[in-house]
Amino acid sequence: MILDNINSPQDLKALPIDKLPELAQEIRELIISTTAENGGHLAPNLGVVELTIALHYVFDTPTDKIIWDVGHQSYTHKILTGRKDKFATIRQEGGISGFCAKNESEYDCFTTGHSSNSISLAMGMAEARDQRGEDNKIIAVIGDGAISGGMALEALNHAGDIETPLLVILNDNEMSINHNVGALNSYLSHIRSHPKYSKAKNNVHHALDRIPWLGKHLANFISGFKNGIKSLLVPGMFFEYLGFTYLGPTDGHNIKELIEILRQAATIQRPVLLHTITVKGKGYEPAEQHPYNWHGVEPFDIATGMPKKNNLQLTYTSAFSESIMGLAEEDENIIAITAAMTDGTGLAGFKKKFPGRFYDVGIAEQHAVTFAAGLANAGKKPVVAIYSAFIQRAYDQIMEDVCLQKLPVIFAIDRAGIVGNDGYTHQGIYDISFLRTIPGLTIMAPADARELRMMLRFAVSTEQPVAIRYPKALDRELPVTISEIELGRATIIREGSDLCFFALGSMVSVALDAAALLAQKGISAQVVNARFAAPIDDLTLRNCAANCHGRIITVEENVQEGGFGVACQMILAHNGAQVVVAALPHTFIPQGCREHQLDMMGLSAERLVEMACNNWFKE
Ligand SMILES: Cc1ncc(C[n+]2csc(CCOP(=O)(O)OP(=O)(O)O)c2C)c(N)n1
Repeated sequence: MILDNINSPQDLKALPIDKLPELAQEIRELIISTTAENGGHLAPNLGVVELTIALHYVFDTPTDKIIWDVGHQSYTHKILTGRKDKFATIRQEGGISGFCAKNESEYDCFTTGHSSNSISLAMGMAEARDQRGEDNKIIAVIGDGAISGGMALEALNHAGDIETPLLVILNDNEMSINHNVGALNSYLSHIRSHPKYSKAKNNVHHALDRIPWLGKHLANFISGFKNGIKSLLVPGMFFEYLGFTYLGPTDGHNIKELIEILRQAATIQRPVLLHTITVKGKGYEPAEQHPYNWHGVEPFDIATGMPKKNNLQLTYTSAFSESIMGLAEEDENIIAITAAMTDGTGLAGFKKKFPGRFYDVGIAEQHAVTFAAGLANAGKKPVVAIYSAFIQRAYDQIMEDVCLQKLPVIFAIDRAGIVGNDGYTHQGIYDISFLRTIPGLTIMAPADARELRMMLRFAVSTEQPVAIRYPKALDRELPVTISEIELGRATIIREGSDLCFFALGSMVSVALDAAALLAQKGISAQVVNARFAAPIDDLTLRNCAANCHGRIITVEENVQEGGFGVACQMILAHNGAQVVVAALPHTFIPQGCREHQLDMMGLSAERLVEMACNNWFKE
């Protein structure tokens, strides 16, 4: 195998170009077999094998910098930059990350995971290089989904102004996670459908440039006319108007052609945009056929393409999915909005059933929230479904455009809590803390699927902004009947008198298990399902403290800093109660197995029992 002898980009550069397609095939096989074991972003990675080989062949990394937007497509880059032997550990606890990670390799020049920031980063790094008087190359690789994100467009707008050498590679596979949306996407498909235009480009430029200049007014007129014709005939004029030299479109699976065009791009002393066309899922038939289903996958059987584990387990996402469709049936003002995550947030059914009331705005969380604000301002009831980690982008819009205006927008915040294999950048563990700072925002967390349904119904009935946060995994149905939701009211689900677990959302069932274990030791623990992280039910909290000798343990799947438990501590500050906060540490948390990580960080029934005993019931 050629790959056996490739442990660094230097080894790669020693190969003749005609050996590179064979190497690409070997890398593809390694990516498929490893992803089949560990899960991961299969289709995006299969699409960039040749592009990655060509980049490391032409450029001199790590002196030259490659910034992979999102970083979910960086598997070949990892394999070529000294991590081949650790590749089997990708996305596992203690293993290498499924995204780029600065702490993992000098070849990962940035820790990535959130989309559309690569051009801004590349520009900053290019300017710093210029100021130091160096001349290394800076390259951003960005997908056609990510380039539609607001930050990427802001950076493109700025790049033309700074004129510094910088290479942006647009990896165009005609797809984000789902279908791409928007006018920029239509523009790119226009270029894609006329690949011959790239050859025509130079001819058109030359022919138009030969038109003579005749006087100022006529010259201006002709110049406008020339540009008008160019924009009709020349691909990539949009990027040229923004100040980039546009190269392409080029076949992103032809290594020889890629190497030639990258060498050409490297000589241009200004911002260049190279447009490559790739096939998402290239080389694995099921992924090529259904790239959406193969964007991010659980472990699967290579021969059949079937998941190794049965994925039929009920999730909060599926409970949300059913529930929002039921509510939309009853109320025609309900509108659903996603930012490029139709399937992930459970809105595929809604899209099918109510196509006129569904919007996928692309990777544009900020726009999604303010778009919802506009709809709500005009009498609609928008539900914005976004993952906890990605709604971080839209903090200002939630504050200014929704809450300050007191608009009835509902935020369905999925993947709130520890996310498992995606690690640092995808943890949904900060939302309670940052959302609690916003005046007038009600924040709820359901303890099971029935409660999520009731919370959604309650949210639709209020005329206020409401956030409902929940993880993907659904533990089990609580063994209690669920009472009606009342604003800011908790509910006691187990009586007890020695201490009280005041628990939120996903942690309610964990607290119930802890209470059962404590009962075996003769300790009587009360369990409260807090339901609201804002406003917190201070009356019930005070009563529980009074009835349980002031012994309260708050439990939440969020960081401690600024979270639910700290707010409870403040409520009881002058009450003489002892409030112990069980929450996640205030840090960035790497990938791992969710159950194991929760246990390590004190959020399992056994650890809660230890906490209670260590504080109050030492034998
Ligand atoms: C801010 C943000 N929103 C959403 C996501 C989830 N996400 C990861 S990859 C991706 C699609 C990217 O599409 P594209 O840029 O075309 O790359 P491809 O996967 O097609 O190679 C999305 C929406 C994210 N990582 N960051």
